[in-house]
Order: sequence, then C-alpha cells, then structure tokens
Amino acid sequence: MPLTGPTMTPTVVIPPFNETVAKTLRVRPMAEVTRFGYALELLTEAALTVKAKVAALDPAAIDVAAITYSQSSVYSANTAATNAGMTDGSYNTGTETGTNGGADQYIKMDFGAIKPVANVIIGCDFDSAIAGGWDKTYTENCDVEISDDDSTWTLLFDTGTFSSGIQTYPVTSSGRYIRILPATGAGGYVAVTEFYATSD
Ligand SMILES: [Ca+2]
Repeated sequence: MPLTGPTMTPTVVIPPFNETVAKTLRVRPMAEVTRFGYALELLTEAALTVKAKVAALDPAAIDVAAITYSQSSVYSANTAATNAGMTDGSYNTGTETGTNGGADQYIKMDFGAIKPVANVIIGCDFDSAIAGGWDKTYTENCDVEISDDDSTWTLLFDTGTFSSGIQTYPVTSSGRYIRILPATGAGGYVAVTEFYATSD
C-alpha cells in the first residue's frame, strides 16, 4: 500500500481480501510516511480495524470429533448418523446411514460455529458389506451444500462418480453446516458411511 507525500487522501481503504484464507494482515508504513504524523495515525487505525476483523473471522479449525449430525429421515435398515460412524475412516464396516426416499432428503453435519472448510470427506459402502448396506448409487452425483445459519445454502460441489470407497473433495469455503442431498434420479435416497469436513 504505497502512500507517500502530503497530498494523500484522509481515508485509507483496505482492498478486499479473502477472509476465508487470510490469517494475518500487516500494514507497515513506509519511511517517507513517518514524516507526516497524521498519515501514520491513519495507517495505524486502519491496521487495527483490519486486525480485529481478521481475528473475528479466524475461527479455530474444525474439531472432527465434535461434529454433530442430523438427517431428514433414517432409512429403516440403517442407523442414524453418529460421529463415530461418520468419522472412523471405514466405508464398509461399522454403520451406514441413509435417508428415506422423497424430496428434500438430507444428512447434515454441524460444526457448532462457522469454520473454515478445506476438505469434505465422503464414503459409501461399495461392497454392500454392512447389513442393510446400499451401494454407491445413493452417494454418487449428490449435491453437497454449505450454510452459516442452517437456512441459506450454497452449493459446494456435486459428488460425481466415485473412484474409491472414501473420497476427499477439496474446497475453499467457510460455514457452520454442510449437508448432502440425494442425486437426481436416485429415487430421492442418500446414503453415506463417512461424512465429515476438515479445515486443512
Ligand atoms: Ca464409517
């Protein structure tokens, strides 16, 4: 931010920056500016304002073990999503959760606060090894959405075609809630055996 000379404007405007990625922002006055006390004061005020804003938007990383889950319905052969089942690193042992068919079915995670999100991890039971286990039909081509307030949702990605039982989707986003919705044409069902997110 090169500001020099006695004719600088009285307001320092900080350009937009990526609030999800930014961790620190340093404003350092140039040597010439120190000759003008008012200029240095303005720069300091601006730096403090930005510092406070970055701090407010710099939540701690997602605590995977503290993610809580809910879903619109629980398919009769499945169990409701639990943190242990959705984050244990296995796609074909333990538990699976799925929803009943129908419009607006979903499985949702809650971080407890707005967090930076760098990866979303999703798994499904390719082998149908779990009792009542479904296949990837109900995990492929699903919409994954994010929200700050559990009301307004933004599409993060479509799960597309799986190449393995657990897939990691890199994203650059932030939010408190992430949900997965059924693929069009899959009868309105959705099923997962892994479902969580990380901040890095
Ligand atoms: Ca699992």
